[in-house]
Amino acid sequence: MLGELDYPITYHTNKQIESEWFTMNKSILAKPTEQQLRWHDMELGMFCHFGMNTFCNQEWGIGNDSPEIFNPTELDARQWVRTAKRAGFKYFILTAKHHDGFCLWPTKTTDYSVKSSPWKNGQGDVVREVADACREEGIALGLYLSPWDRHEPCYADKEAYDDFYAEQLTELLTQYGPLIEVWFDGAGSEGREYDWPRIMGLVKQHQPDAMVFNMGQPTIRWVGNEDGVAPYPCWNTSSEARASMFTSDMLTWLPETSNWVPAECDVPIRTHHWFWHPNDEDSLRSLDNLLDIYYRSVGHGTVLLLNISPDDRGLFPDIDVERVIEFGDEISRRFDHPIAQTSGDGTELTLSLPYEFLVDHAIVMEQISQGERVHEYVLEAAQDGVWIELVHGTAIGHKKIDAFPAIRTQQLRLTVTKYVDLPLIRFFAVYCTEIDSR
Ligand code: FUL
Repeated sequence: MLGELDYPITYHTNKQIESEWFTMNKSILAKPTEQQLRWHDMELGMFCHFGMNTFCNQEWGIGNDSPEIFNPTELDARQWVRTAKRAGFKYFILTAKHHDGFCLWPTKTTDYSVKSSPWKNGQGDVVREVADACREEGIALGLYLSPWDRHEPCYADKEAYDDFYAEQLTELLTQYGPLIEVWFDGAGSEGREYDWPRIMGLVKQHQPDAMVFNMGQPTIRWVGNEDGVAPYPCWNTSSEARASMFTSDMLTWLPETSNWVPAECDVPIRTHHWFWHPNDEDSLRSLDNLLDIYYRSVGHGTVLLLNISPDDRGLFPDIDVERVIEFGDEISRRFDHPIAQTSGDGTELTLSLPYEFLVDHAIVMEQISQGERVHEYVLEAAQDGVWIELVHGTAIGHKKIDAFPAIRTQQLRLTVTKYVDLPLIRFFAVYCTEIDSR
């Protein structure tokens, strides 16, 4: 909401463009970094929860399950990453360590890891296999390292654990190539203080281009639910975010944190389950449900992080693979081929079609490198010489997807009615998702 912005807003209507006012406001409009822009453009990330829980039919181990049971006999990280790529996902985040403390890489910090398991006779490294697959497939890699650790005895001693966590993080930041994101989960850490200045120092030293999720000095924030959906509007600026599912407390961040902290929407493809569970196929989300999530995450200007879990063989189950590919294909079918598109600066943009078409969707994107400027807009279609209002929206930001009842038209008009600086529209396009649009 407007309250999320940290500076006083003066609105302009489309009749008042005053250069003096623009000069003044340009300096206070929050803007993304180059790294954030790259991340915004990815739009789809795949989350991958895998670990000890996969073998125990549980979501949260308490840290006492024996490494002996970690034995994914057919593990194939290429199958995971190729699935992500085939479905149109641009980055892949693996749970290197979940709350149970079991590490998927042969860390020097503890024996509670793959090296104590029978998998590859203790010589394996899941993080390495995922990193290699990502590099080969051209997918960006992100890592999740749970701050809450239910296995590690030194967790009770704040300073000792800060050292332990810093060492684990350093291993992950230095041994697996460039990272797109480091995912800090607030679950289980409600009220616990970690050494964020030190943690952030490590990220900046070793992975200065990585996005930082929700804690410390984040560059992206949690949307505040695990349904994969963003409210509308979901402004890119904020000074706080919800800490976890288990508290309504809001986290505040280190003082140097920028105001531009866009939201990431995480959600599991199997309702309520982040890890794989046997006989759980009924909880696989339908295509319609996934598309609804897409419209309310990417379509609200945020990034969607969809979780798929490998099973106890170490493979994504076939039905999950089929569903996510179906999802990616449907997004492509709907939006890869606009009927017409344009871009431009100013408060009014017209889109003329070569002849009359049936249209039922529009996509609008702002040039957010220059800040999020639009605060209200109207989309209209001309019919028999009359402008018919299709959509009345607020934020556009990185992307707004609007669906409306199909209408036959040859001309559309986007009018920005409230803005905080000259609107810069990077992309304005219309579509017909029905089979024949002519
Ligand atoms: C939550 C965790 O408790 C879940 O297990 C999962 O990792 C999810 C992404 O975040 O807070």
